[in-house]
Amino acid sequence: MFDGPEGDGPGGGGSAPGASRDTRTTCPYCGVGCGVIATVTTDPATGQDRVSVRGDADHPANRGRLCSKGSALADTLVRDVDGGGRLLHPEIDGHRVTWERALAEVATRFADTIAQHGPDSVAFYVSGQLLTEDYYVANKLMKGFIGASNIDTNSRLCMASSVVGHKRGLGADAVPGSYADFETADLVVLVGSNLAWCHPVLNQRLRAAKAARGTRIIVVDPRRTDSVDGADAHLALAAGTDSVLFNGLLVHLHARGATDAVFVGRHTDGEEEALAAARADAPDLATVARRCKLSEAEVAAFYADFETTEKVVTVYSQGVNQSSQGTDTVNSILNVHFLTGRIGRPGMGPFSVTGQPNAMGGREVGGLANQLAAHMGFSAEDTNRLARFWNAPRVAAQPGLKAVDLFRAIERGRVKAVWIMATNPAVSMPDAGRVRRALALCPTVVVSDCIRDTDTGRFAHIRLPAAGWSEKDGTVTNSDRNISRQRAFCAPEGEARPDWWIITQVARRMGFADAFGFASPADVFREHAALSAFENDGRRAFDIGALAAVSDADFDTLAPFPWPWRAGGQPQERLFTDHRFFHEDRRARFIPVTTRPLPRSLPDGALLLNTGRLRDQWHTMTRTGLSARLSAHAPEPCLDLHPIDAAARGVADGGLARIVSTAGEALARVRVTDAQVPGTAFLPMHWTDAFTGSCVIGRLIDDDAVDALSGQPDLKRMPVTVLPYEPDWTAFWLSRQPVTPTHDGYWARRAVPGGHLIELAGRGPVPDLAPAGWDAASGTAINFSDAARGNRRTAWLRGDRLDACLFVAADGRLPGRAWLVGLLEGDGLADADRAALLAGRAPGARADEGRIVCSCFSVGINRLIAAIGDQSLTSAEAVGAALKAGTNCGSCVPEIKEVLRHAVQREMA
Ligand SMILES: Nc1nc2c(c(=O)[nH]1)N[C@H]1C(S)=C(S)[C@@H](COP(=O)(O)OP(=O)(O)OC[C@H]3O[C@@H](n4cnc5c(=O)[nH]c(N)nc54)[C@H](O)[C@@H]3O)O[C@H]1N2
Ligand SMILES: Nc1nc2c(c(=O)[nH]1)N[C@H]1C(S)=C(S)[C@@H](COP(=O)(O)OP(=O)(O)OC[C@H]3O[C@@H](n4cnc5c(=O)[nH]c(N)nc54)[C@H](O)[C@@H]3O)O[C@H]1N2
Ligand code: SF4
Ligand SMILES: [Mo]
Repeated sequence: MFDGPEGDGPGGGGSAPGASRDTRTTCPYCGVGCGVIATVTTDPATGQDRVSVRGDADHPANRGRLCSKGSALADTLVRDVDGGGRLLHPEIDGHRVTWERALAEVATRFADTIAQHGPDSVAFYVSGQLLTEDYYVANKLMKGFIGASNIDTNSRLCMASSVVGHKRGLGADAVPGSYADFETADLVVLVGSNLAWCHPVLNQRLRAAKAARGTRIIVVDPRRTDSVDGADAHLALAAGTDSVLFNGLLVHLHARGATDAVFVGRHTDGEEEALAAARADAPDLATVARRCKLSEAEVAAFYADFETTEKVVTVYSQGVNQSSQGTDTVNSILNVHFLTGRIGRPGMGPFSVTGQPNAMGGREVGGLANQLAAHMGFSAEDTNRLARFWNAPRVAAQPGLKAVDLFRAIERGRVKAVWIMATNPAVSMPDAGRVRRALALCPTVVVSDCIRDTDTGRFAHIRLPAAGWSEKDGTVTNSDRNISRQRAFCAPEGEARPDWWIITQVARRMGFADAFGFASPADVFREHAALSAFENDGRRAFDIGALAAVSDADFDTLAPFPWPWRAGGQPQERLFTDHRFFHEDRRARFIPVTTRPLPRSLPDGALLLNTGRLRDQWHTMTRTGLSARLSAHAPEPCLDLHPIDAAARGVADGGLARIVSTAGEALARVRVTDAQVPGTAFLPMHWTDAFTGSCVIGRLIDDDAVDALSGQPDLKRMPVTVLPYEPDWTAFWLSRQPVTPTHDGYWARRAVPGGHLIELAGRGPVPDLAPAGWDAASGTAINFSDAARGNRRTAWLRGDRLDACLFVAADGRLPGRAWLVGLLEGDGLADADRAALLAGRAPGARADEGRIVCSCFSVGINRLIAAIGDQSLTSAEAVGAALKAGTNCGSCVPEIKEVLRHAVQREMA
């Protein structure tokens, strides 16, 4: 399809005006992997394409459902026209160059570095957001032809502990069950998983099962999240004590005779050692309760439920994985499923829910530095097999550097050229300050991204414009091993090209043309499928040999299927039904687990900082941050604190706080909430330098606490000190075009309909903001200033349209933003609006919506509270009937219930 830099793009154009085309593809956000149907309609008048997206009723992951992010997919297509700052052309040192020039430059710099310093002096840092075909060629180039293993992926920060846990327990990195198990289980335990926000469609399926058949849900999380809504129990355990809880459960199950002796005897090894370690760690209920900071009654109730319920699914995610004992915690969960024989059967099993859309695909092609392609390792047998299959002269013989060590090696100058694809490590890595220093020192930094201005892209010598979702073709693997097609339905913006093509072109220019002759994603997929089956004989779990010779046409129409799909066989929805595992002797392994103390000491007065996700943002916001709808739910970075901790530190709800750790500092808005346990705080991971003044959470977290087995850093348990931040002034700036404040203080930018809104605060002089390139000929600036009070308001008008406005107050009292935001969208200002402009509110205007709770119908917290009070609404259903809120994707229903709960409390007070 893309034969050279001048090749035509897929999709786009071609259809008659007014006609619409449907394309089946897969959502690019979370690992649920929902099928979507994208409809492109060409406007007959303008010839412009309009895209709408709906759930695919035929996709096994979602059967038509979508969450708030999936519903807003059409808003996060990154087109240049929407001010998203799309990277449109290759650049060297900030200057536009041709593809030919850029590809040659990357190839030459990598080849020269290798020639001078050896293959270990170069590295790729890639991502679970690449498609399998992109990932496959990147891994093949590094491990097969450059001959080193310095390719690691952001999955190191995400799933590495599960990978090792699976390998130790099951003998292969394979999730045993399928999503259908959520619907047939009688008990679902969510451990360190905020399913309601992070895997919302799976949560919808679970909630539907609960409504239909009374599935019990138990949440194990130090925080009260939306996943707790309607759950049967919430164990708010002390951070990092999950393995105590599960060791105690192992002891309990054994003592109560819940062992499946036949299964354990025939199909497992290591029960005694695991039990001995568990007994030492968690001998009795009292010890578990004390160490986990839970009551004995709640632990006992959980244990009893687990013991007496056969069909149990234990779901786990980052609360487990992102820990310096993540791997052991994973195995403590697998152990209880082995003891009870609850694996490989419907409605039961341990279930690692993966984060990124292709976290699993990356593991299948060997994207981690410590594995080879197709679930192979570094044994002589495996490297030899790979060398023969690839006809590769120097397959890497040993594992390479894992992410944290990789960036440290760059800092020390041992790695001198790095190519970063589809990830933003200057934000998402622990010790992001160190990562930035390392990138600043590195002689060659290549970044492939769709977006021009990312925090990582700022360090790039060479920027390569990648085609994004909607523009690229290939496959992804979701959490339950389903392989689905992503299909292009738009032409790439500018000169963007798919990642597989970019990598292949560089490989050819490095002298490996024969091995990188791929002409399409289908070509790559066929080779990947053939390798998975090559000398496999049922010994490697991952095998999709049935598709080794799939035709281009069949690849195009390939329906989602779960792997393995061996040649001559059927796709396999459930693994281990025959109780044969992937260790040499086909037995599963119990692993003895001993809980260690938290890796970092907590000084007096410090809080334990937990970090994670928000409902409507995706990671570093490069795409979801473009959507006004998605940005309205959590407009600013908020530090969640328990009322006791907030009071003790003199910080108030809605005020600002300075957060200081041994690694760095941040400023954030404070939200006081009893969802936190005293002594803990929570910050979302999403904000970047592109969106705030100083709230990159990765800068606060050191990179010292790393799981020794998996290399996964602990991102959830960092000691921090919280102090009030008292600004001299607060302000907001609203404009059509984005501006970037440079003052030393707080700011946070978000998308609003028609432009950008920035909240600011600081000490000392107020920054001199004005629309870019504004001069007297541009239009009129109108001012109001009350110097005595330190208040100032300016509006910039081009003709009768509002271009920008700045409101500054010394006493923190600023008008609501909603009415002004509305003026950006309109055609021009009416006289009354213009007169009211600097008051910030139209006479008689409706009250501000406030923060948006329901993003599908844009229902804000203020309207919600007013309607609940005025119409005496008492249920989420009644709110839905009155305001429509919560009636589309349902992601906000738990929050609506929380608002109702508070309303009732106020009523009773
Ligand atoms: N909206 C949204 N959804 C996403 C993403 C996104 O960016 N935005 N990202 C995707 C990706 S890549 C991933 S990996 C997944 C992550 O999905 P999740 O793992 O569900 O998300 P997190 O918010 O990182 O963390 C989950 C929970 O772990 C809890 N936790 C912290 N410490 C502990 C502990 O010691 N024990 C226990 N039991 N719990 C603890 C936190 O309080 C948090 O509620 O989400 C995916 N889905
Ligand atoms: N404090 C803290 N830190 C965390 C976590 C946490 O819970 N707490 N979670 C960790 C986890 S689980 C994860 S997965 C990471 C995620 O962290 P990152 O991977 O760094 O975050 P993203 O914003 O998803 O970065 C993806 C980048 O790829 C670009 N992109 C999108 N599509 C394409 C494409 O097709 N090709 C190319 N070349 N580029 C593309 C996007 O514009 C964006 O810049 O963060 C980790 N960091
Ligand atoms: S649940 Fe995940 S895959 Fe499904 S629509 Fe939402 S973000 Fe996309
Ligand atoms: Mo992740």
